[in-house]
Amino acid sequence: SDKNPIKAVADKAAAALGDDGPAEGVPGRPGAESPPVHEPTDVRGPLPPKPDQAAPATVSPTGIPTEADPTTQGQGDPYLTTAQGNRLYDTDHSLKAGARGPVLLQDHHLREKITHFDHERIPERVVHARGAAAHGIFQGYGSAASVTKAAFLQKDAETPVFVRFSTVLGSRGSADTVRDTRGFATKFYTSEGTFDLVGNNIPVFFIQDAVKFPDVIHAGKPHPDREIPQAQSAHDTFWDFVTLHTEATHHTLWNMSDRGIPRSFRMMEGFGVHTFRLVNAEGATTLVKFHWKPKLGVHSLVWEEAQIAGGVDPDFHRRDLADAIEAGAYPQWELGIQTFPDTPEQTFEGIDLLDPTNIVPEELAPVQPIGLLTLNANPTNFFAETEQVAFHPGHLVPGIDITDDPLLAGRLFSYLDTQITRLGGPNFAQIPVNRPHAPINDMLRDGMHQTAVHSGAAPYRPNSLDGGCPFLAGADTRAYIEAPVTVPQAQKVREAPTSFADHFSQPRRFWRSMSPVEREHIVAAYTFELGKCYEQAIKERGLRVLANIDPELCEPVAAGLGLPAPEPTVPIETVEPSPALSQVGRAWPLDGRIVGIVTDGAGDLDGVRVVREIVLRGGMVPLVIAPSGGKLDSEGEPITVQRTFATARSIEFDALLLAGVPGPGGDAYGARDAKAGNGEPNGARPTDPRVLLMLGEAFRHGKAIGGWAGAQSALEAAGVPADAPGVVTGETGTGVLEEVTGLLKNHRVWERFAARV
Ligand code: HDE
Repeated sequence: SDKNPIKAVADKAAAALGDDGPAEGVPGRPGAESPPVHEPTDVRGPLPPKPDQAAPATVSPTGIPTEADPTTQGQGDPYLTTAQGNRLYDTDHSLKAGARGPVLLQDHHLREKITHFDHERIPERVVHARGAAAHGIFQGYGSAASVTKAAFLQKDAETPVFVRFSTVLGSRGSADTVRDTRGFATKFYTSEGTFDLVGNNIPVFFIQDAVKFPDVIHAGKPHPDREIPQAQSAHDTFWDFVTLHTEATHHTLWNMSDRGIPRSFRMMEGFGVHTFRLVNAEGATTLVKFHWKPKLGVHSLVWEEAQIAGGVDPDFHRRDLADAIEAGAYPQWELGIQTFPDTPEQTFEGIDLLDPTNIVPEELAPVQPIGLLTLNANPTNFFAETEQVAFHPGHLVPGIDITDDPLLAGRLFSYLDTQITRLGGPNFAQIPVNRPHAPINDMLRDGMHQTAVHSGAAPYRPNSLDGGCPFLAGADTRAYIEAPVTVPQAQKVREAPTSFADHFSQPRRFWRSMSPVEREHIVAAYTFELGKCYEQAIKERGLRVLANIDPELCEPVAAGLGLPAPEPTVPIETVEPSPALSQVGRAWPLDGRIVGIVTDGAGDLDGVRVVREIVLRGGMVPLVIAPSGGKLDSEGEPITVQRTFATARSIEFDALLLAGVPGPGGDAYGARDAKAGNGEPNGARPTDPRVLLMLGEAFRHGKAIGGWAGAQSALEAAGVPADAPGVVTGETGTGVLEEVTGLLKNHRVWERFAARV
């Protein structure tokens, strides 16, 4: 290390300081003998950003390319430097007058490092603070060409995208699996400018007018006195609001359904919620609702699973998304539209299209696929990308326009406004993740965090100094031109149209479209949430709302709360169910599904090897669970243990397999250090209680469970009947696996729940 340039510099610096010699054994001290200064042994350049994560190239208003230069991206030099590019010889010790002396104010590195750290945080989003994101690509099918001229929706157009999923209520550090709506926001970096589709996984919203948004959020957020509960709707203020504003009934019902606790971001639908207006090349307009349809189907957690995950893996959804992408199981969604004629009434089959508490059943207006979204790269840096991305429903492109939904109007104001506080000024569009991929030529100038170097003398129009530039575009040069919609003459009023007054028939349709098991979950959710309210009046008001949806929903919840079920106050009219709303009853692809394989050194390791291989080939992820970490050795390739009995918990696995235990009877999967039992393979060891817990939970949560050759005794010990639905036992791992994956296609063994009803 004598030849090491850094050590030489460090020693020199130490000498210059008149350092009176190193304290023994203080690592990294200049001049310290042992251990040596921490230094890079191999000087190498920083990792380049992945190709599709590089900042998009943009052009400044003056034509100067502002494409991100690697030297401004951080990590542009193999040596540690200050923000000003001075190479550093030590970052672990403040500059002091002697090793035991006072720290010197002149230590510019200390001051810079601490000052920067002091300012590392920005305000979290006021809603949707907790999120995870990914990069991807969107391919237009061209099927929307007749209704929109948007370039990115034309056939074979490929557009880079960035998608951020989120919960609504929780803080940035809250748990992923809480019962809540999920955000599904997509930034399309199109050739005509950026288009943001800022949607949710629930197709309706709590309120019909943006002016109530601060109120509904104040009600849902933790109580202002104690700041509890975090990321929950099961508290008085939430239920106070949603029962006083009955327009919230539909959204609340979706929240109380399985949609409120998704299994994965990859298994959620997304919705634009509002009705939008598309414009085609001829100027003809069509009203549409946007839908994202996940290729893997729509699946949810069960409540107990969600609660366990909140404790044992608060990053459950974030991890799932990143792991799937890293494993190459790229999540995909089709973008679809429901189309409606743009009539003056803006209704379809009697449904008001401007009321964001309404859906239009897919059976009445089918969702027509118009493109494919594939998420194929994880962000390189959470803060730079996921935290700083700024969505805005007003980021529109030619061919996509808005309607007069009063909820959308407020959003068009709010998103730009909030970024100014959150991102510290009006220049957030210059942050790499927010930079359009289309050329920029604005006349916006100066402001906090201005990074463009604008040249030219005349940022106004018209001008006679900068050659009259920039020029104005027209329809033929892809200008964004608002659809020339006629606004009827009317008086200014603060009121909602009378058509916004029916708050119960749409929720009733949702409730009546659910399968028995989904209804059971909804009843349980309301019973839990209203049960967590302290105010009797709120519980009673909650029941009155439920009675108006359907007495069949109200009665069991009332029974659970120990209160009388009130009579409905509106006529309970029949509504046609929409089977498309139910999540149960179809088979789906298994990409990225997690299969846990419980085994121990005494098990059928050959069987485990084969099963792992088949699971992998099926695009799923096998995770081997054994009493302790390391490798399981026997004849053949050693098997890596991915989870131990201490680290595994049922919620991580979509299905559980118990590897066979060859030889005569006795319980398997014992802890190696189990005191009881003789410790011999296949001897009478008690099954480890953590395995029993895993099996019990997987069984209660309706997961497929399989075991082969001798695994039966562990199932029995866990109280899992071998003849229960979705419990597969057999002689070989391959046979069992085949049946288990067949079951997994339905997501859960639904009969197991039905058996409990
Ligand atoms: Fe938002 N919403 N919202 N919202 N919203 C925000 O913008 C707002 C609404 C949605 O991943 C904020 O950048 C108002 C509906 C998503 O960065 C804020 C109203 C839908 C995200 C805001 C609504 C959404 C936000 C907070 C009532 C589904 C996260 C931080 C009119 C269609 C985007 C931010 C991301 C974020 C305002 C209602 C979706 C304050 C005023 C309806 C997915 O601007």
